[in-house]
Amino acid sequence: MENKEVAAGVKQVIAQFLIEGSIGAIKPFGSGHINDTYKISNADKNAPDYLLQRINHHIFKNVPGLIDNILYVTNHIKKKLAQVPGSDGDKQVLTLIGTKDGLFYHQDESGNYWRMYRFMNGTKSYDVVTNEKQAREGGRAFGNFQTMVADVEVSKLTEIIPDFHNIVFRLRQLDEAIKADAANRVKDVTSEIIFVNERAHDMAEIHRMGQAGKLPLRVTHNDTKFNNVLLDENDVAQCVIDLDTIMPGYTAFDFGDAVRTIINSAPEDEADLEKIQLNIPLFRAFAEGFLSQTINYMGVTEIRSLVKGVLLLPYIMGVRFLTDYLNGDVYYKIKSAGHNLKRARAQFQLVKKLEEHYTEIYAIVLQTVNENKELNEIDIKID
Ligand code: ADP
Ligand code: GN1
Ligand code: MG
Repeated sequence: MENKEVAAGVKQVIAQFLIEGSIGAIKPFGSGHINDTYKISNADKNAPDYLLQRINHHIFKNVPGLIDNILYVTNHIKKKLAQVPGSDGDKQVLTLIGTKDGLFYHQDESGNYWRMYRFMNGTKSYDVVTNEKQAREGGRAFGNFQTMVADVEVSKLTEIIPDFHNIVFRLRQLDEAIKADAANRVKDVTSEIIFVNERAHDMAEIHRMGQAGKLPLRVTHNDTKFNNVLLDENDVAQCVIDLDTIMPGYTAFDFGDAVRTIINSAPEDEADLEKIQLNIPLFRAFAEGFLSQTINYMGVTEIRSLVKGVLLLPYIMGVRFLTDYLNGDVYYKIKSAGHNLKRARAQFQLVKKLEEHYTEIYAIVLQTVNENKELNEIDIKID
C-alpha cells in the first residue's frame, strides 16, 4: 500500500479478525461509492485471501443491525444451499469472518467500523456489461437471490436506511437541498430541476401502488448494480455481493437498478451524453435470466411494475446524485469536481432514452413472461 500509516492501521484492524495464514499484500479494491475496500492477499498460499471493508458509518448509522441483516440472510441461503446437491455455500454466498471479540465487525480506536469477508478467488465484477451471457447470468443471480430470501420474514431484518428507494422522500430531500443551496450550485442545474419536476408525479407510481397494498413487500437487495454480482472465469454468476442494503422493498427496485447498469452501453458517470445508448439485447438477456427465477411467484401487477422500475431507478439515482451535488458532495465519493452532476446528467439521459423505448422494453418483459407459460400461467398483454 502506498501510504505507510494507512497500511499500519489496516494491519492492526486485520489482527482483530480470526484469519488463517498470515497477511501478505494489502491493496485498495473495487469501485464502490460508499465503503472503502481492501484485498488482503494471504502470504500463506494454502490459506484464503480476504476482503476487508471499512463501513461508512455516517451513512450506515446502525452497523450492528447491518451486520445482523447480512448474517441472517447469508446463513439463511447457506442452509438452503446445503440441501441442494452440487451447490457450494462458501462459493455462492458471502462468508463473514469473526473477530477475536466474538463479533462479525470491529470498531477501531477512531470509531471506524470494519468487517471482513472471505475473498472469492477467480471471480470478477464488471462496471459495464459487455455481452448477453453476462447480462443473463446477472439476471439469474439477482432473480435467484430474491427467490432464496423470499421466505425470510420481513420483520427479521432491520430497515437499515429507511425510505431508501422512496422517491417521494428523495424528492423532498432534493427540495430541501434546493432551498438550502449550501454550495451555491442551484444556478447550474435549472434544466435538471425542470426535468425532475416534469416526471415527479409519474415516477411516484410504484410508491402509490405500494401504499395502496397493490405490490407485495418483499426482502430485496436494493443495490443490484451489475458490479454487485461476481462472475467466475467462464462468466457464470457465482455470488451476489454488497448486502448492506438488504431490507424490505419491491421487486421492481432490484429489477430496475440492475437494468440501469446493464442496458446502458456507457458507464454510470459518462460525460458524453451521446454515448448513453440502450443495448436492448442485453436488456432482453437480463430480463430472461431474472424472470426464469422469479416468474412463478409474481402476479400481473408486480410484473408490470418491473417496467416502471426500469424508469424509476435511474431517475431516483439521478435525483440522489443531483441532491448530493447541491449539498456540496457530502454523501458519495467523488473523483473530480462536478462528478455528482456528471452522474446525475448521465442518469437523466438514460431516463430519456428509456422513455423513448418504453413500449419496446415493456413488450420484451411481457413476451418473456408469455414464453414461460409452464412456470406461470398468467396471460399478460400491454395495457
Ligand atoms: P461497495 O459497497 O463499495 O460497492 P462491495 O461489497 O460491492 O463494496 O465490494 C467492492 C468490490 O469488491 C466488488 O465490486 C467486487 O469486485 C469486490 N468484492 C466484494 N466482495 C468480494 C468477495 N467476497 N470476493 C471477491 N471480490 C469481492
Ligand atoms: C452506492 O456503494 P455502492 O457504490 O455499491 C449507493 C447505491 C447507488 C450506487 C450508485 C448505500 O452504492 O444506492 O445505487 O452507489 N449505496 C448507498 O452507483 O447509498
Ligand atoms: Mg458494490
